[in-house]
Amino acid sequence: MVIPTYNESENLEWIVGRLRAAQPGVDVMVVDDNSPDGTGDIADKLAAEDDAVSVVHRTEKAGLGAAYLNGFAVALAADYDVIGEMDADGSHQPEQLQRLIDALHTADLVIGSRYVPGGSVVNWPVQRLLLSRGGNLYVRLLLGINVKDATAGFRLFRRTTLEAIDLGAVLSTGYVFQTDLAYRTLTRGLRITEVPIEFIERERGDSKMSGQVASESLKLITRWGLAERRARLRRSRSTT
Ligand SMILES: Nc1nc2c(ncn2[C@@H]2O[C@H](COP(=O)(O)OP(=O)(O)OP(=O)(O)O)[C@@H](O)[C@H]2O)c(=O)[nH]1
Ligand SMILES: [Mg+2]
Repeated sequence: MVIPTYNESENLEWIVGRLRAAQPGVDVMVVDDNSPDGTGDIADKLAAEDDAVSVVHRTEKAGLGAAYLNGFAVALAADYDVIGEMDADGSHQPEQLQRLIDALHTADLVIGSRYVPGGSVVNWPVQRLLLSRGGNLYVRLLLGINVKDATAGFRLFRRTTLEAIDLGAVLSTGYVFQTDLAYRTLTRGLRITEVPIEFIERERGDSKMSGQVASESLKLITRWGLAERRARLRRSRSTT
């Protein structure tokens, strides 16, 4: 499991401990963007105490997507067959990871989903829920994909999926990275399964979600959606 961190000193030890307890067979890789609050030192301490924990230190805050691409590259080089994502802030519960593992037998990407039956969000103000649901609706309409929670960040990829989706061509560095990878997975003809999870709003530390993150998402989803429409139009013209 790759866990990106930026200023998660109040959460990291807690979440890694829970993950190691819930899934002793799963290795953990923290990807820290040189957090000023000392998260990187905490990660080093955890790695020194436990062989199943490793750390990738990056030089500066460069976005969630960039951190994941770095972590995936390291995990692929280390020959892992399954590579996952989860947040450090407790929103994704390690105790629910087994649901994702079970579903990967018949999928190429499993998404822990808030918006399929049985999924839920705990402690979000209504504006945040509307932003997330509205964003997902926009993604479904514009990209024409049938994923209820395409922006979610609790995931398992088969190695073969990451190899198929051309990570070198992924340009999104912010949170839209999640939607980008789901879209790429589907356009390669691979299978996505969503399993219900309970998503709990962080209790400690600050959110890195910002207006800039939201506007990058809106801009890129619109661009991809329009490109897809133009391509469809060209295909239908060339067959008539
Ligand atoms: N390495 C790295 N990690 C990041 C960056 N931005 C966010 N993260 C991490 O990505 C995960 C998700 O970020 P959050 O700030 O929790 O974003 P969010 O879950 O959308 O927002 P909240 O619901 O308000 O917590 C957390 O583990 C963050 O520490 C970044 O630029 N670099
Ligand atoms: Mg969060």
